[in-house]
Amino acid sequence: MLAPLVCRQPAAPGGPVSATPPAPPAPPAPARTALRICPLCEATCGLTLTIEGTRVTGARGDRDDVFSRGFICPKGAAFGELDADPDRLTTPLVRGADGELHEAGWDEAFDAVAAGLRPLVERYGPQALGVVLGNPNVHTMAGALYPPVLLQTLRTRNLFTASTLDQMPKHVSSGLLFGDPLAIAVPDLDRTDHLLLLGANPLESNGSLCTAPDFPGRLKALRARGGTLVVVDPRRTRTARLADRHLAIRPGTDALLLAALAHVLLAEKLTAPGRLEEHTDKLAELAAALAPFTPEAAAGACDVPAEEIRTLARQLAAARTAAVYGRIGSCTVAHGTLANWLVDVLNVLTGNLDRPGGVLFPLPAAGPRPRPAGPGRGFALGRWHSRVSGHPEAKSELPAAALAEEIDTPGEGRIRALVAIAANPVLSAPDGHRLDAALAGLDFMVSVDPYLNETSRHAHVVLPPPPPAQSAHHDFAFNAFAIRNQVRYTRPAVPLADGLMDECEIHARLILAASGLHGADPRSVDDLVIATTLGKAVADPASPVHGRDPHALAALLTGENGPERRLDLMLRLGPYGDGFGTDPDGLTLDRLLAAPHGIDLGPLTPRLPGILRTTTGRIDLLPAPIAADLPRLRAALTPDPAAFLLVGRRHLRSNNSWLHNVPALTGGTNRCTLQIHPDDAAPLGITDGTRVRVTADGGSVEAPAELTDTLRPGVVSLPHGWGHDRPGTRLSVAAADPGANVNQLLDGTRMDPLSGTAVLNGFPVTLLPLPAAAPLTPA
Ligand SMILES: Nc1nc2c(c(=O)[nH]1)N[C@H]1C(S)=C(S)[C@@H](COP(=O)(O)OP(=O)(O)OC[C@H]3O[C@@H](n4cnc5c(=O)[nH]c(N)nc54)[C@H](O)[C@@H]3O)O[C@H]1N2
Ligand SMILES: Nc1nc2c(c(=O)[nH]1)N[C@H]1C(S)=C(S)[C@@H](COP(=O)(O)OP(=O)(O)OC[C@H]3O[C@@H](n4cnc5c(=O)[nH]c(N)nc54)[C@H](O)[C@@H]3O)O[C@H]1N2
Ligand code: SF4
Ligand SMILES: [Mo]
Repeated sequence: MLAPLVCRQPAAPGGPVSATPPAPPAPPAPARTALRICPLCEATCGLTLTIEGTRVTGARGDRDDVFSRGFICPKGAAFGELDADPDRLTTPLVRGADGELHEAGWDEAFDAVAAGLRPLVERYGPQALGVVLGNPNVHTMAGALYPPVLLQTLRTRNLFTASTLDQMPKHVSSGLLFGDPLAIAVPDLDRTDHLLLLGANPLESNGSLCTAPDFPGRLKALRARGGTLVVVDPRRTRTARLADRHLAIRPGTDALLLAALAHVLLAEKLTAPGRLEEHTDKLAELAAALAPFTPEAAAGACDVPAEEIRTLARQLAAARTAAVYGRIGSCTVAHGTLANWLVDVLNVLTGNLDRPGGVLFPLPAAGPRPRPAGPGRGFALGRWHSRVSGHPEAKSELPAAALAEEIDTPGEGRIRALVAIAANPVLSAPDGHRLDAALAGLDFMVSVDPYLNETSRHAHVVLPPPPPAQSAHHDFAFNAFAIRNQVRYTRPAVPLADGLMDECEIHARLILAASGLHGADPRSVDDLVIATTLGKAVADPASPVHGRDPHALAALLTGENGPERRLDLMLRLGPYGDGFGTDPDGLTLDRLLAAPHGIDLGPLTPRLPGILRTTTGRIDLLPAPIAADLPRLRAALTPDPAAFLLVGRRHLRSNNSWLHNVPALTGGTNRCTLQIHPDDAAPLGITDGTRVRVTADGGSVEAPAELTDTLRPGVVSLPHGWGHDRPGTRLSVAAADPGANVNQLLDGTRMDPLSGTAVLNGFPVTLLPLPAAAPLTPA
């Protein structure tokens, strides 16, 4: 167990504590404002921060932001409090000979990383090193720019990310259908006439794989313009309450519902793929494969009447334009890949893929230029397998649910050292107890994390990034999923505090320390990437810089530092870029800096067939791995009259595992309760507040009951990201109301086999009400 950290004086803002007598208090610095794109969810709202001295004292929506137009939610409004959280680490921590973590300088910390990692890699080879990348990597520039370089240098196949607790089924489905796992079509929210939304609750989450500031307002606008919103969710969520129709489906059965919808379209000749037909293979084979999934066959398992399924399909077909969109509730389930495949099958069959009002592929400014149509390299699954359970890789990743066994199972190839960046898998992945113990047994672990939490407490070195106000921001990830093409960049709103290091530099130094180049200039990492990218570009006949001198091009890049030069490079080579002078009106970093509220690049436009990278250059409507998984779906037609099924939920003022430490965002309805329908609670003698022991294959947790008729009977709900009751963390607010870790109910074996995504929704649990006096067992 870790001893608490040595207490210390908080660093004085702006500089180290001086030994001379304190000067008379300076007059308060006049307040100023600065812009910052919010990194707290996928909506990427523009914020206007109020800054006094170096402190953020307020945050409001930036009304001039080209995309978010002033929208803000309570999390964004709490930006200042989050930024100033006194529990944030302000120096690196290094584990000393006494086994405890001590504050250290940066040089000492990176020395310790090099000394910890290199001998293990040299002795046991690259596979002895595991890399875990958590969700906030998609919300930082560092997380976009450096992990690919880290992985390339390390050459380990032991990569685990939050994607296999989230959207990997979508990547796999897109990879198989379109040949590119990143080709994800997003619903054209502002223009569609009909939105069929499954397993998503944007009124709490603000949307996912569909970046849309003010998602709630856009749904209301859809209704107001006469459009139709259908929500499929076992809970009557705030989103469902906005809908024209809400289907309280049995958890885990969306793939059956979607297959039945496709079946109706095919059987009743309601398909109208239009121009997609010439780009699509295997339409006829699809009909045969879906033949068993009649509405009558699916109705029982889904608990949705067959007639309702038919009506839904007919309405979808009849809509002038329509978009089918599925998220977490369609991904983290047993048939996640099939459900996501069927989402796009429906979009193809109705002709809505790649058309305005349907679902469209964004064209982000810092992404690659569109390529001419033609065959691509295709997408393969299972190019290697995990060591212990033989799980196939998907998109070069192994299932996060298999991380613990890859560490704690002896044998050659065992993971002995871990690099964890912005990841808290002890809470976010199945079976935290096992992972907790596995991490404690590692030879070496380094965490890049601002908090000492359930996962980072095991690290030998913790490298803390600065608070968000001190970091620059551009959304490399989310612009690729945004419902409008636009580009924004914000420089740090306040200068980097003394003693802190920019997260980009942390990543660059980490790469050098892990790859045997410890001590080299961190700028060399950016220079290398720039040289490599330009080297490829000048050799590519399709590039606007084909044939030019890469050194001369590199000298043209602007920007104050490596990450800015890399952003400039990507923008200039990107679809709207100046091509280093080829298009003098094109985008550059300088042009972007001159537009502090961003540049609107217009609505999404059709991108087929150029976006297709399958080996045929066409959409493969029935890819072989999908066809091979259909018998498993067929078996699910026979409903399992299981006990209770558990589903998750999100709260607007929470964010996965790490926002429970901000007082403004805690309390009220944001609690870790077991929601249960009153009709289910009554026979068990459960009333509001009754403590209930919930048990499933991975173990038991306890939580107070909250009776609500928003759940369909037979379904209970616990949120994730709770369970802040482990010793050795520094999360004083979160620890006061720790909640229970729902993922302790899972042992990691329930998985969508094609994508390796953990089943986090729709698994069976049993419930036991506890007498009022029974002591709570720690979760
Ligand atoms: N049961 C259940 N489990 C789930 C889910 C569910 O719906 N149900 N959802 C899953 C999903 S969708 C996801 S994405 C995962 C998320 O789970 P994780 O990937 O573990 O991500 P988070 O919990 O968001 O945060 C991880 C860490 O990032 C750190 N962090 C915050 N900001 C920064 C930063 O700027 N830089 C760095 N380096 N670190 C930072 C935080 O302190 C925290 O320790 O959880 C999954 N787990
Ligand atoms: N406030 C807040 N915002 C967040 C996050 C957060 O933790 N808090 N996390 C961020 C992250 S990492 C992500 S990935 C996104 C996720 O964004 P969303 O996908 O919108 O996530 P949820 O709000 O969890 O909504 C999932 C819904 O699926 C339902 N569901 C569960 N099982 C099933 C099922 O079998 N079928 C169907 N049809 N529905 C089912 C649940 O009841 C729930 O309402 O949110 C992001 N935004
Ligand atoms: S909706 Fe998301 S991006 Fe916008 S303010 Fe809230 S947390 Fe930030
Ligand atoms: Mo996520």
